[in-house]
Amino acid sequence: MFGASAPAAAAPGNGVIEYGEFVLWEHSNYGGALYDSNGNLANYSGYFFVNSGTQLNDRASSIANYHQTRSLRTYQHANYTYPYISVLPYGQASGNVSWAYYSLGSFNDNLSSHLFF
Ligand SMILES: [Ca+2]
Ligand SMILES: [Ca+2]
Repeated sequence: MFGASAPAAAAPGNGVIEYGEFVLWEHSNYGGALYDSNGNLANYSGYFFVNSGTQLNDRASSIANYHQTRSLRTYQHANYTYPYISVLPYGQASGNVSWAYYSLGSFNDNLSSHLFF
């Protein structure tokens, strides 16, 4: 796994993993290009992995939450529409729910929005 930088001024979409961010990777096992987001995103359409020509929508294959206190859900459809994957705060895991997923099963190349709680 990757470490995170101090949250001095977390900047989304800069390709640097910082605390407070939800990170999506193009490939499983946190591989390929990534997109780092520090807020809710209702529709991945129109976004691209950082320094990549690959669209973010329906392309993520692994994910991790670097927010230390907030959980989130990432959804198969835009506008926070079910089904979703539950993601715990940074470093936490409980049963099948974790802060990071190295592969996404049926959600692979299907995620389209995410919402922090
Ligand atoms: Ca960042
Ligand atoms: Ca992918």
